[in-house]
Amino acid sequence: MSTSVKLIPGTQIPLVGLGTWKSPPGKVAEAVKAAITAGYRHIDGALVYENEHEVGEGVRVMIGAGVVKREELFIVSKLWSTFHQKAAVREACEKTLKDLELDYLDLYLVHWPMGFKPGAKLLPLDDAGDVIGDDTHFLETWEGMEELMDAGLVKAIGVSNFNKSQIEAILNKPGLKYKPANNQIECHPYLVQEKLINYCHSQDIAVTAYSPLGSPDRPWAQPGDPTLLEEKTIIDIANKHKKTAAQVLIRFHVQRNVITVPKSITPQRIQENFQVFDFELSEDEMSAIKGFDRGHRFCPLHWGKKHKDYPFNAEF
Ligand code: NAP
Ligand code: SBI
Repeated sequence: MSTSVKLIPGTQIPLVGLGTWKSPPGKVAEAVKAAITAGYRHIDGALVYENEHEVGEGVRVMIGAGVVKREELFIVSKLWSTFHQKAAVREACEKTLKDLELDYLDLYLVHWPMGFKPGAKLLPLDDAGDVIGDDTHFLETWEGMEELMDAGLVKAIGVSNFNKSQIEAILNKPGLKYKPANNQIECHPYLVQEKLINYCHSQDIAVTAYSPLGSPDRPWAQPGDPTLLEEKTIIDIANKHKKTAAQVLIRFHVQRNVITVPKSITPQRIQENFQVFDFELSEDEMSAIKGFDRGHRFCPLHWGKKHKDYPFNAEF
């Protein structure tokens, strides 16, 4: 089976990439090197992860050693919400490119539909603990993204955490120059996202699943929260295929033509998470995995709930 899917005409995106949120600066360069050695060609990053310089270091070392060429890699980053004003979009993208020491990104995403108050604080909160929003609408932000395409800084642009009506707003924007190529959304067996995936695919928008393993290292994890990697049904399916629960959770997306970006800083897990192209889940197994769907989000962004563009109040 193919290990990549179409993004925009003439461009493929690898189905499995390396996630880098929470990967400490002191570890992430080694993780990137381990990933490239294991066969990954897609790295998922963002300005807000505050580790892009070290992600870039890992990439640079592997290119310098002749293991890969830049054009064989697919490097993704995301525009943080404090940079939603049209004039700030280029500044944010240039910071990411400078940190990565690259001259273009393969894909740049609007990280959230919500704009935040611009400034040094990446997460400006009020006294009640709610995020301080910005009046900028994401349609203005999108025009800034389109300018990056025209300037040659990015090869493709897309969105993340956008619901159906927010995507429609972009698709229906008067004068739209480039459609979003990708929507990166939370997706796993507790949040199967059938309707949003079908909608995106119907519009030729590729979908990337984040937190595919249930984000066990998310900073707000609480004892008693559901744990995907410990679900007996997932482990039973894994044992049947002589695979691990993580490999089943990743393969689940691959078989839906959904890209996914499991994060790890552990070399053995990085290798394991890429070994998902040599087995196939049956239709019954795919249905059993979909049976876990319960609308559960590991990244609900409680502090964003009052924002005018909070995406998770809609059905999908
Ligand atoms: P995740 O990939 O679901 O889970 C990462 C956790 O799983 C880490 O604790 C990792 O540990 C552990 N792990 C990795 N492989 C494993 C394996 N084979 N067996 C057991 N445990 C394993 O979580 P995530 O970081 O939330 O999501 C993945 C990526 O999606 C992020 O890193 C980021 O790039 C992206 N993301 C994007 C958004 C967005 O808003 N667009 C939001 C969330 C995430 P070790 O690292 O210690 O090995
Ligand atoms: C951060 F760097 C800080 C908070 C935070 O919360 C939501 C999830 C998220 C995000 O927006 N993108 C991620 O990969 N994780 C995040 C990142």
